Amino acid sequence: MTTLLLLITTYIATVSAITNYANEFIDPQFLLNSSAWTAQTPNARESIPPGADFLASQGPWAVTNKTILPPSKDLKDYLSWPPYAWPDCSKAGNTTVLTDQEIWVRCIYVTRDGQFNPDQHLVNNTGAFYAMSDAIFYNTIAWRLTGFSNYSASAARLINTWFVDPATSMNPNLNYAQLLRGPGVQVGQHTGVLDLKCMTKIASAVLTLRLGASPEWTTQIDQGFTQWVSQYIVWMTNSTLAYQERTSVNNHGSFFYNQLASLYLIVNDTTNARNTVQEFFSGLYQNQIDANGEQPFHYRAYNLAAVITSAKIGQYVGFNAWNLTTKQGGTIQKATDYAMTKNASTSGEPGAAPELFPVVAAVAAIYGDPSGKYKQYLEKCVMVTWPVFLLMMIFFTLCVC
Ligand SMILES: *[C@@H]1O[C@H](CO)[C@@H](O)[C@H](O)[C@H]1NC(C)=O
Ligand SMILES: *[C@@H]1O[C@H](CO)[C@@H](O)[C@H](O)[C@H]1NC(C)=O
Ligand SMILES: *[C@@H]1O[C@H](CO)[C@@H](O)[C@H](O)[C@H]1NC(C)=O
Ligand SMILES: *[C@@H]1O[C@H](CO)[C@@H](O)[C@H](O)[C@H]1NC(C)=O
Ligand SMILES: *[C@@H]1O[C@H](CO)[C@@H](O)[C@H](O)[C@H]1NC(C)=O
Ligand SMILES: *[C@@H]1O[C@H](CO)[C@@H](O)[C@H](O)[C@H]1NC(C)=O
Ligand SMILES: *[C@@H]1O[C@H](CO)[C@@H](O)[C@H](O)[C@H]1NC(C)=O
Ligand SMILES: *[C@@H]1O[C@H](CO)[C@@H](O)[C@H](O)[C@H]1NC(C)=O
Ligand SMILES: CC(=O)N[C@H]1CO[C@H](CO)[C@@H](O)[C@@H]1O
Repeated sequence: MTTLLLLITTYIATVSAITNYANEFIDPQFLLNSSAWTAQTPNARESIPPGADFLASQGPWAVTNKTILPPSKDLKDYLSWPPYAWPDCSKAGNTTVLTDQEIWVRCIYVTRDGQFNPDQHLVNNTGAFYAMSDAIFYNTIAWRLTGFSNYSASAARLINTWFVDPATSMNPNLNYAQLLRGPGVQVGQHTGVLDLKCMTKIASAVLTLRLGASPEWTTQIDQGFTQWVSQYIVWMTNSTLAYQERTSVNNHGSFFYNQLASLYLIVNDTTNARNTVQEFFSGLYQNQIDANGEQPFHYRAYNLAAVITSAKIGQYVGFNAWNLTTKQGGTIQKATDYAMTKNASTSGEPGAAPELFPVVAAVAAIYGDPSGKYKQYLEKCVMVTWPVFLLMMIFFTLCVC
């Protein structure tokens, strides 16, 4: 990996929130190699351990932390509701007397784009999974940075609670993800497979804990988690919902492939991990970037996060996707350069520019930055008003604002 040092002054602010970074995969050998990155990333070294502490203090998370039963009546089934779905009860009788449970099965649910239905907090398996995967990822890196075994213990405990402990472990399926409520419906949608896209972060962490021989990553947890992943791979490769997601031409398909590839990495099936990445780049990817770098959807940065994570996994398993061109001659770099020209205020994509920072950092690392344009773009990173200031930055592999 090209190392190209950018010096940007960062604030280390009180750690009070952390931005969920859409997708990430970091080669465990890179994380375990001090000379490869730690000397060049003082900000990351200072900010990751407190970030990891903050995240760890929020857990542990479990799929059973919800008050609503899925249609299977099994709390261990993952459940999520589409965030913008609202009940239209005009044909469901006198709504002032309907209970919540009656509303969920009698009223028709309609999408009000961008309007978040606050009843999400009743079934926050999605938010829990995001927070948990960040906590696992950063606690593993904090272990690597500090050598303190409480961080690796924390990562191991979080995985144990969500996936292994028989009292709380999630059933290895997403049959009720993004469940549609309403009369006679109550089924999951394929779009719900995206809920577990951050499996790529968990894969990075688990490979690092294994390779770094963390004593807290016990044989029992390793075997339990590997078994869980093997079962989930069967769901991911056999269920109708997973098949629909795999064949979605947009970001859903992109994220499906790197989730599946990271599952194969966890079960040490490098051949299938490589085949999965290759299938993406020779399939869906071919129609995702045109000669100018434009993509056929407005969430450019989000899709690029998936494509870049797949390319990073590819690099790890010996498949170089960085220079692959699409049918129309697009590349990852062209798509990034194009997205950088878009005005975040007018693209209809709130926060588009900050979402692009990690993408730009990854692209600069891979392709180099002779003109300094990526550095210039990333300098905006520290000026963005996020809930907190810049928390951490490992340039070119990890950039969290
Ligand atoms: C660690 O990183 C350094 C600097 O990039 C590199 O020269 C060395 O080969 C790496 N070591 C391993 C074991 O990958
Ligand atoms: C780990 O231990 C260090 C040193 O005692 C402490 O500063 C840190 O808050 C602990 N973090 C976690 C996640 O337990
Ligand atoms: C979620 O479940 C875990 C495991 O049972 C438990 O330790 C944790 O306290 C729960 N969290 C909340 C917020 O209820
Ligand atoms: C709906 O139920 C409320 C509460 O029982 C009642 O006051 C109201 O009259 C009912 N409205 C209709 C249209 O039946
Ligand atoms: C869901 O959980 C996440 C992580 O703990 C939290 O940040 C978020 O506010 C929660 N969302 C809702 C709607 O409760
Ligand atoms: C992973 O598989 C390779 C062979 O493909 C094997 O040499 C290695 O020992 C395996 N590692 C683990 C942790 O099972
Ligand atoms: C991409 O292709 C160029 C030109 O052949 C080459 O110099 C560069 O190393 C390649 N980049 C990667 C990441 O493979
Ligand atoms: C981006 O668009 C906003 C809203 O139209 C406008 O106010 C702003 O000047 C534009 N910024 C740039 C850099 O073009
Ligand atoms: C019936 C069916 O599609 N079976 C497939 C389930 O997934 C495995 C891979 O995990 C395939 O080998 C089977 O063919």
